[in-house]
Amino acid sequence: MDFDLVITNGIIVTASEVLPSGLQIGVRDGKISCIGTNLPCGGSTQVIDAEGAYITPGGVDSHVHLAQKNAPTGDGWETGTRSAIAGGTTTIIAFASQEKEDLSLWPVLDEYIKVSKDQSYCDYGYHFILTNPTAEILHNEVPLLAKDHGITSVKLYMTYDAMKVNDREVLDILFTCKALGMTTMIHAENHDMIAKLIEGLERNKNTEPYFHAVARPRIAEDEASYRAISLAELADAPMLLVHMSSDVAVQHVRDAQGRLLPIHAETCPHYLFLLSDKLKAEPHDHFHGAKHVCSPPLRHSPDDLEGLWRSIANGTFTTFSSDHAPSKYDVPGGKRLGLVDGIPRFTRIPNGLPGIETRMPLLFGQTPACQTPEQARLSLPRFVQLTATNPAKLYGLDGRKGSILPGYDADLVIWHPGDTGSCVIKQANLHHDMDYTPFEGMPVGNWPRYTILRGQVVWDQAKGILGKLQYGQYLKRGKGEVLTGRTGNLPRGMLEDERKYWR
Ligand code: DUC
Ligand code: ZN
Ligand code: ZN
Ligand code: ZN
Repeated sequence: MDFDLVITNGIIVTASEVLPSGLQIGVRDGKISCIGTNLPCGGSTQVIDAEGAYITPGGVDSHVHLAQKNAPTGDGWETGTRSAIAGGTTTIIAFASQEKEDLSLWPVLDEYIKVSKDQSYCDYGYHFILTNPTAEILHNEVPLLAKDHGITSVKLYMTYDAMKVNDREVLDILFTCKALGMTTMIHAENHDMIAKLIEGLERNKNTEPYFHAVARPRIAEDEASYRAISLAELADAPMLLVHMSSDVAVQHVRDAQGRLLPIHAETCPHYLFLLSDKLKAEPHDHFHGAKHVCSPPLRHSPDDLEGLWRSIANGTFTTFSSDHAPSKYDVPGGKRLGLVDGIPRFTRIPNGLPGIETRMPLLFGQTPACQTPEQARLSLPRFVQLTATNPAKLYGLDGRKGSILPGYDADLVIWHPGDTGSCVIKQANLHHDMDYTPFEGMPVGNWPRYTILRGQVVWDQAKGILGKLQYGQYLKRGKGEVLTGRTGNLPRGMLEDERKYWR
């Protein structure tokens, strides 16, 4: 039987190899059927000549916020996933979010499933944000989330009045997730430190967007990260610290990994490319800094960026996600969120930046595909690990997503051959429903020429979006893999004998 699609003349990159040129990918029924040479092409076979370009797995963006209630001017499913495929991402994992008063997860999940059904250009799954982990939810509902819905990861917040869980609740969730083979993601910032600083800033009328970065210093992320890791160590549970912004906190991850604890970490494009000067007023717009308010905040010094880039290269980070969590700068009706009677109030500015479409090109631009070997920040296989293979494995999609191997979905990005050099990020070219990009004017070395999802070309840079809105499928995920360290460690300072008394 003929292949449906054969891709020739590309250089395939996997999480471990840059394969020799000349290999072809044969696709049948949406799956990679084989990788070889001289693949037969029949009359019905579509042939794509990659013209010597790199071919990487379709991106898996495991941290995306779409249509969440707490972001009324945020991006929706249609526009957010359209933006994903235009930037080389073929799978996203978004969030369904419990609010404190929700005493059952089922109505919440129903609502999220309803808004995303038939509204996605890419394949997608959900994590669940837990803000009120009652015994009923932990004992009876979370197991069914995993079993019936394939939702095998939860996210917790250690900060924000409306979301935060206390240390005891973090532990309860970690023990539950450990028993179910689920992954716990955690937003680690010390809530009380931040609250104290905000109080002083407001008392002194320091409420411009820039003071958002002052209110959330590195020490708040550092302390909470260490505490989160300690709680995971006691529970002997895998954990991922999301959106890490500072090397000071990442050092705790590195230390934990050195002790073989299953502690994973994620960072995002904005923490690698942007600094807190972006939060300052501009001559033409005193509120301009609101476009760069995210939590944790952008950090102050180029040393912060360098530290994170080292952890990208040396394997400390497991995943590189967009944390696409945008809100519009200009709101219909002219009222900017965070401007109260014309006065900036940074505490009222929604936290989060757009970035689903620019994630892959920004990082690919730092590989040897676009940089000299001396200047490249990471290898091509490392790019593939961070953007596709690792998130797929960590979140229970291995066997289907994140790798270029027979049997996997034919989710592929074909880049332009050679270093295209002149590509610059412009809001006008993006496909999200946002009115700005924080990366305006930044050069990227390359852009996806084709994005392929289950064997269908869904993005062609020359023709635009070719995918169909209803093509995206819901992914029931399996149990995730521990990608760093292992479980089975004895918590620091505890004797083996002591554990039997309380477990
Ligand atoms: N946490 C996120 O995950 N995204 C945006 C803001 C936040 O606090
Ligand atoms: Zn967060
Ligand atoms: Zn510390
Ligand atoms: Zn987020």
